[in-house]
Amino acid sequence: MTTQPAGTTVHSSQPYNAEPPRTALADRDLTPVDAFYHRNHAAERPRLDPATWALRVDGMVERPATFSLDALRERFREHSEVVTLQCAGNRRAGLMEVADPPGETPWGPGATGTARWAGVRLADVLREAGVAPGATDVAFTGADVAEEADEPYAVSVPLEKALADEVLLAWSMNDAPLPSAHGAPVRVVVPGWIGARSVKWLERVTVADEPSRGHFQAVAYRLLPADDAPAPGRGVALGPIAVNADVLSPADGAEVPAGPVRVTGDALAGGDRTVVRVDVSTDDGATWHEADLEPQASRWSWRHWHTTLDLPAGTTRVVARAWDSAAGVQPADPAELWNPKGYVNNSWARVTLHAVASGGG
Ligand SMILES: Nc1nc2c(c(=O)[nH]1)N[C@H]1C(S)=C(S)[C@@H](COP(=O)(O)O)O[C@H]1N2
Ligand SMILES: [Mo]
Repeated sequence: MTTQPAGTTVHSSQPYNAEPPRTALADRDLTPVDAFYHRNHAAERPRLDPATWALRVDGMVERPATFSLDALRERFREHSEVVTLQCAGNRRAGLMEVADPPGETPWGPGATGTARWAGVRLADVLREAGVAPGATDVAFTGADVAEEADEPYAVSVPLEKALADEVLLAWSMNDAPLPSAHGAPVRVVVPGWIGARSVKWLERVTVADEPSRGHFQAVAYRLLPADDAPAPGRGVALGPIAVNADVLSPADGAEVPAGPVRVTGDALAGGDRTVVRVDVSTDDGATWHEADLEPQASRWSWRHWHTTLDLPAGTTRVVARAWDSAAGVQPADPAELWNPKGYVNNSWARVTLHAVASGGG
């Protein structure tokens, strides 16, 4: 298949779900395609022929239309954006330490990655079709059928987001043709929103006056109170990502020389917010010091940060938390975030480093 980095975790092979180790994400604006996480719901990956593929635009539009790949390329201008995708289940493993949400993938912190995506603006395609009055939502349907849903993967976003400049129908990832595993020939990219809305193997865009009734909109990817259970329409549909961060280097559990150690990580604000501050603590949050933020590759991408910690010999737990431009800050404790489907673990990032005194033995 691909040459994934050493330390990649394959959670399941059918459906294929895999995440890279933290170090593969560290200190790079763009995640190499081979290190990009895979999140699938269907056992079989659709293999669509770009020569015969067509996108249907229907529902509440004045001019329902079908576009071949060539027609999309010819009719609309190409745009690109650097965008971080992040699964709502990213860091679920931390919630599973509290209690097990049964049947869910135990994602570590690697269900996120950043790529340069290029394609056409969804807004341009919708304007060509003419959105009818009264429309409120835009649904995306993929070609894959998951066992748990018994229907093609389908979710929606509010019309307002669908019409935003940053939402793309992408055919390219990191300046190469979009790989089949990531949704070729065309996938949706919804910057700032949970990865689940960025539908792969896109076949249909449907304008409607209600959110999608698809399983992955109506039942899954919803936040439920701890004492509730998933059912159609229960809980709150997840949309914009909540502020989150991780320590990416040195690796969790690494041995490092005692003394000054450069520690780096990523942070993502979500929605149209930005990361404005990251704090690091070596005493479990009793005291914090502010890390330095790297420039952001785009307003839709994560923000890397770095700091230097003076580590005494022995074991230190390094804790990090990010703040966003709406003054949102990550909460300390995964226990208060626990929810039946195991989404949105944005509790403080924690890694353990073992510092070894050098010289003199
Ligand atoms: N058609 C389709 N689109 C999909 C999915 C899927 O299973 N089928 N998974 C979604 C989820 S939950 C995430 S997090 C992202 C993952 O994208 P990637 O596999 O390219 O990283 O795709 C989204 N789009
Ligand atoms: Mo996801």
